[in-house]
Amino acid sequence: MHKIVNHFRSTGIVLLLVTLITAASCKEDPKEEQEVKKEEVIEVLTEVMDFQLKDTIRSGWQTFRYTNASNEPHFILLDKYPEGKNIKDGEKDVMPIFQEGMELINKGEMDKAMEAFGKLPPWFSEIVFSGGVGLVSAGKMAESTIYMEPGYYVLECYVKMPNGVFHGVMGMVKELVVVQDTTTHTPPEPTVRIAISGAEGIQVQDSIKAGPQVFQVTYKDQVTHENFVGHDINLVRLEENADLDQLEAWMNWVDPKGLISPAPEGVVFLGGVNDMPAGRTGYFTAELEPGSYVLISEVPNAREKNMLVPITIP
Ligand SMILES: [Cu+2]
Repeated sequence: MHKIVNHFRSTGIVLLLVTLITAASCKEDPKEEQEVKKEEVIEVLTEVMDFQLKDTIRSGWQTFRYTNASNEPHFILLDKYPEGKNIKDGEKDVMPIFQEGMELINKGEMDKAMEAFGKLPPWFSEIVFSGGVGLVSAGKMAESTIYMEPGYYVLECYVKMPNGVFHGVMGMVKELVVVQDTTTHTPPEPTVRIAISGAEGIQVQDSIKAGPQVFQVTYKDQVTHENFVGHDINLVRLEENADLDQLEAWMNWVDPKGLISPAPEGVVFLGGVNDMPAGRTGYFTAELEPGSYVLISEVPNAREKNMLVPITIP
């Protein structure tokens, strides 16, 4: 009897050793490493008016890889909610008010619209807009790296459908819990540094060349613009038929023709860093080909604020 037990014991130990050795050798397997790397990126997918991603992530630097597999342009804005509020409160107390206000604006009833926005709950002003991925055209992918403070977030997109309904109302809102446990990720090494502020607009601090680029976006300040949102950075490729006046006007959601599908012709949105508080820095990547581009904020009168900056890649 003892012998059998001992046999099982030694077999058990051997099995344990084999498992440990296999586990150790797996760690050196490049495939395994790739798997780990893949896990370190937060994949976000839109198919039809949705955000598909995991519910919980770690705090610290996180890279969001956003695949827009739909037929509309979208962005990801990360709204950090105040303590005790969640997505249900947003759906009940915030989104209907924006939709009501928008419908009044569309009818030309600006005063009534302002009255409607006045019904926003006090906690709305406590939401911290914490970055995210800038506008991404249909069929494109974009990556942004953001420092995530622990807390409760709602991802949202407020581009409008052709009938004026916000994507958020159609389902483009998703809760995301960021836990205390933090990543060990470090921010990427930038190739192009950009500063943005209400006072000076967009300042590109390095020359931009063709090829893969890592943009670093530093928010020197943050202000609320005429359309009630802060400034952000979006990278846009211009085709020959692109009209900059049209693009500038389109980047204002308060305009009945702004931030609505279809996007202006000849512009391809390649991501960016959504608005975040003063002092913060975010990153985004893009593969640049020779041609014309602009960096633009999603605010009214971007040009006169120096928030529409043309870039030519030789
Ligand atoms: Cu959208």
